[in-house]
Amino acid sequence: MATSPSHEEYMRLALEQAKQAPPKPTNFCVGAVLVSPAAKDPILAVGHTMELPGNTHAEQCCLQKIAEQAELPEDEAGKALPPDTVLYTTMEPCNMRLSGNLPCVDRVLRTRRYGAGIQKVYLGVKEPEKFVGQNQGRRKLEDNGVEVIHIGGMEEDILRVATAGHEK
Ligand code: HJL
Ligand code: ZN
Repeated sequence: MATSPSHEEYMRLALEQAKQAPPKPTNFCVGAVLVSPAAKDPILAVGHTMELPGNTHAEQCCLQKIAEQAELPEDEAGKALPPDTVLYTTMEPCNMRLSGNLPCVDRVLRTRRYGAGIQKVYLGVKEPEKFVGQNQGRRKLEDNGVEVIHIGGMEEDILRVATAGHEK
C-alpha cells in the first residue's frame, strides 16, 4: 500500500500554489490545500490568493471551489466536506482584512455549523505584522475548537513567495 503524503508534502503543495498568486503590494501571496487524509483521493481542493474572480484569498478559493462543485452557496461549503477535513495553508488564516471582506477564519469556522467541518489547520508561517498588526487568526481558531499546527522548515521560502509583490 502506498503511504499517504506527509504534512511537509502537503505544505509544499500549498507553497507551489502560492507561487501562482499574482504579486501585489497590498496583500500576501498564499497557497492552500484542503485535505481529507482518510480518503482514497485525499486532496479535495487547492487554491491561491486572487485565483478566483475578485479579491480572493487562498483558503477562500478552496472553500468556494468545494461549494461550487456541490452546487451549494459558498457559506454552506461545510455541508460538502468529509468529517476528517483539514486545511494546509502557507500562512495563518486572516482574522481581519484591510478590504473589509469576510476573514478566512470566519469562513473556516462556518464550515463547522453543519457537522464536523474543518478539523485542523496546518500553517507554514504566522502572518507578518504588515497590514493588520498582530493577526489573531490562530487564537480565534483555537478558541473555537480548531487545532492549529505549525509545520516548520519552509518559513524562508514561504515568506519570500508571500512578499514577492512588496517593496524591498
Ligand atoms: C492569507 C491569503 C492572503 C492573506 N492571508 N492567510 N491568505 N492574501 O490569501 C492577509 C492580509 C490581507 C490584507 C489586505 N493576506 O486581502 O492581511 O485586500 O491580504 O482583503 O489585510 O486585505 P485584502
Ligand atoms: Zn484570508
